[in-house]
Amino acid sequence: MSEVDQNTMKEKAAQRAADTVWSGMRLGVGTGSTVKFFIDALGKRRKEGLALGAVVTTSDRSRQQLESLGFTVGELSDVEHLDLTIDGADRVDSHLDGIKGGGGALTMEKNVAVHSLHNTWIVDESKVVDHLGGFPLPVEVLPISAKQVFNQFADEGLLPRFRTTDTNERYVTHYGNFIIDLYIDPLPAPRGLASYLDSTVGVVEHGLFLGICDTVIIAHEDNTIEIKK
Ligand code: ABF
Repeated sequence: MSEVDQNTMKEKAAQRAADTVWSGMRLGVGTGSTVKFFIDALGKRRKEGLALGAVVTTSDRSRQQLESLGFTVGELSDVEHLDLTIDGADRVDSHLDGIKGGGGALTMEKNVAVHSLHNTWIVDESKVVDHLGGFPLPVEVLPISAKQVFNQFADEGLLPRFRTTDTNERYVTHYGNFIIDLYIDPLPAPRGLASYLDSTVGVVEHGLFLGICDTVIIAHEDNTIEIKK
């Protein structure tokens, strides 16, 4: 599939998601190239009169784009909860469990998602899998014990690698932490792995989003849109 085709699919899924947003909603807006299309579509709806109750986002990039289109972006702490969050995903399975955080914003994404009454993911068909895997699982870790946590993951056979930037520096998250990507594939037991990561001291957050999403909008190569709930 060419990048052009993939972008067309992302845009279609994003536009469909924008149609599900209503005035007064407290909306969470995620991160990534698919969400970028979603924000563009949201900007068009704003011009047509859409007036959101609140907007919270999960990255500086999305914040800048939203603000450039005239939206006032608040903080999660300004609201009790969000009504709906729309975000991309790296992989999603038939139970609507997913891997997220390829863009490095997993901690903010998970915090916004769990404080949202509904979560919709927008993806092209290449992200849909039978079993979670096929994409490195990001784990955000505190720098103070990153070395020890890395070694622990290696001992567990999780095939860890520190994420680096294009200039080969260690990647640093919005919160000043590191990301260790786990290359184990497929993930043998996502719930067991999530519990293990949740209980590992030094792990801030991980990219397994289990039981969080309730709707996935999938754009297919044949131009159709599938909605999975
Ligand atoms: C975010 O966007 C991430 O969780 C995920 O890594 C990414 C998907 O990006 P894209 O839409 O560019 O594939 O929501």
